[in-house]
Amino acid sequence: MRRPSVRNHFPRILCSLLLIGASAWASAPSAAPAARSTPADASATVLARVVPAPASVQAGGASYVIGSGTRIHVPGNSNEVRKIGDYLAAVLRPSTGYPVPVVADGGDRDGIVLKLGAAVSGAGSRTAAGAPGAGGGQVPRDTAVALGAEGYRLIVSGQSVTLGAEQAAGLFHGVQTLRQLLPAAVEKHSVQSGPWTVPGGTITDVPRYAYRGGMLDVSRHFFSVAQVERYIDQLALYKINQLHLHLSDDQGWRIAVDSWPRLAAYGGSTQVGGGPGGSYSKADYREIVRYAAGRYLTVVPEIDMPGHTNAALASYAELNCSGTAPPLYTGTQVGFSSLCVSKDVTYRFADEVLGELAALTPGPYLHIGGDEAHSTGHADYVTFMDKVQPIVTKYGKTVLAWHQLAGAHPVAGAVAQYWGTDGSEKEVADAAKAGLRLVLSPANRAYLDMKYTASTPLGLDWAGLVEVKDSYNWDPATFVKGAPASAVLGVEAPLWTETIVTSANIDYMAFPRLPGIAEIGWSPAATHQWDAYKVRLAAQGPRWTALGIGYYRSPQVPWPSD
Ligand code: IFG
Repeated sequence: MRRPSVRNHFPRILCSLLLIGASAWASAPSAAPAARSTPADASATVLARVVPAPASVQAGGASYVIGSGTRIHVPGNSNEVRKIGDYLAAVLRPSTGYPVPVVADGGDRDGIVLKLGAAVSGAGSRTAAGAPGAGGGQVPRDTAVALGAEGYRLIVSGQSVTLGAEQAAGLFHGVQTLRQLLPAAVEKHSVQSGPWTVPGGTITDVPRYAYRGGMLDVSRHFFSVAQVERYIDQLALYKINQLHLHLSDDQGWRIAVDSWPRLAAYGGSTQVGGGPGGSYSKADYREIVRYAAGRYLTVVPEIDMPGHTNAALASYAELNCSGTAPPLYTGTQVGFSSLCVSKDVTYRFADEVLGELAALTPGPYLHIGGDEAHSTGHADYVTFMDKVQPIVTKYGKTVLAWHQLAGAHPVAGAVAQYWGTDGSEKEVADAAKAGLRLVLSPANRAYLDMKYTASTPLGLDWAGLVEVKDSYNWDPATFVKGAPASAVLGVEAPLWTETIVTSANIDYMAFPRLPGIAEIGWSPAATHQWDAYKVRLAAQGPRWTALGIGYYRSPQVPWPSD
């Protein structure tokens, strides 16, 4: 499933959620039924099945039917909005068989209208001051919701589907919702029978957290650019906005570094099990960044240090305290490697690697790992982190690291990725109280490489068996005991690949748990309820089948017959 790229020019700002009284599941308005509408209950059912759950949904009014005359209007014709229109058209054309042209004419009263910079307000909307709509191109801000960097409003009537947002990312996320309001067959690449009905109503939506990530470990097993881009398409379906790439580990170094060429050439030449491995050239990495940005995901590159470094140590003898390079490693043990904290060359290595990676990475984060440094003494670990964090900030980036950083001295503005299982780590809570921000990835909830059940053919089970309900039933705001809810930046679903080799393996482990993590990151806490969610999740099954995603049919979910 490949869509044209869309570039993201807009800086990201944290959106503020100013919902006033809008409940997550407002009942259908009491307005008189429209002349031609899908039975209200059918509309309400379709509108109520979106994943992640929107902040506010109001069913009612006439449905819109996509037909041979439907056009996608991009008033103002900004390059970025046109590309989102092209992306939507590329979904609709193959399955409906309709031309669905993208046009920049002023006729934005019918068809599908993508409006940027005009938070399309519902009836009776007013500016924040309460005066009727602001003039002069101001964003007529509805008093109910500030849509911010990623929010959108979707209004469906008999004549049009109007999608409005303050920034392009919001339009893109709104397009993902619109896709889910159409039959699953819309995702197929051959002409299907309609009707292509979008239920009448209004959805106003903003994310709960700014950081909603998916991590792919491309070190244990290497995945091609095309395979990474396929995963990006899947992450984008659920409004995930960060792609964390675990680029280095004991088993493989996966990114070219001009100043240390053996890292990729030799350190990337194998993988778990002894296969050929592989690595990304700088051009490959730039392509991944471009493709991700076109789907409003920011790439977060990780160079794991000081542990998980056998591939680097095997590539350069000088990086080892002993001066001798170990052999390449193709097993699955952890904790046996360490950079040499006492050597100056270690910090030239870190500086040059992170400097080249920073230059390739438009996003704000560089992830420096820091987990399982079992062969690095605690004092040495603190020394290492004291020396390497300033390198990240020197290159204008924000430090992201696994939560063990909390045991060292996190620099101001640093973010720790929590991967524990019970939230009991006092040093993490204490650091959070002192300003360390958190991304929540509890291993027994968010690790997509955990087996579902004992009979799951792929994955590991060191954090326990994680069925779909386990993966959904938790709250990032309270998981780390004693950490202020305000410290939480968001959530991320890591997929470690010791046992994951193909895209089909990724599909099976990511689906159906990934959408649940995405919902935890996007939706209001008030919508978080397993018995309602499992019904919405079930409706995603036919969509995954239409998209060619081979998912685990958990017995916990009432899947429809595809
Ligand atoms: N822990 C290791 C990973 C990986 C994982 C597999 C972290 C932060 C177990 N570190 O998770 O490298 O081996 O589930």
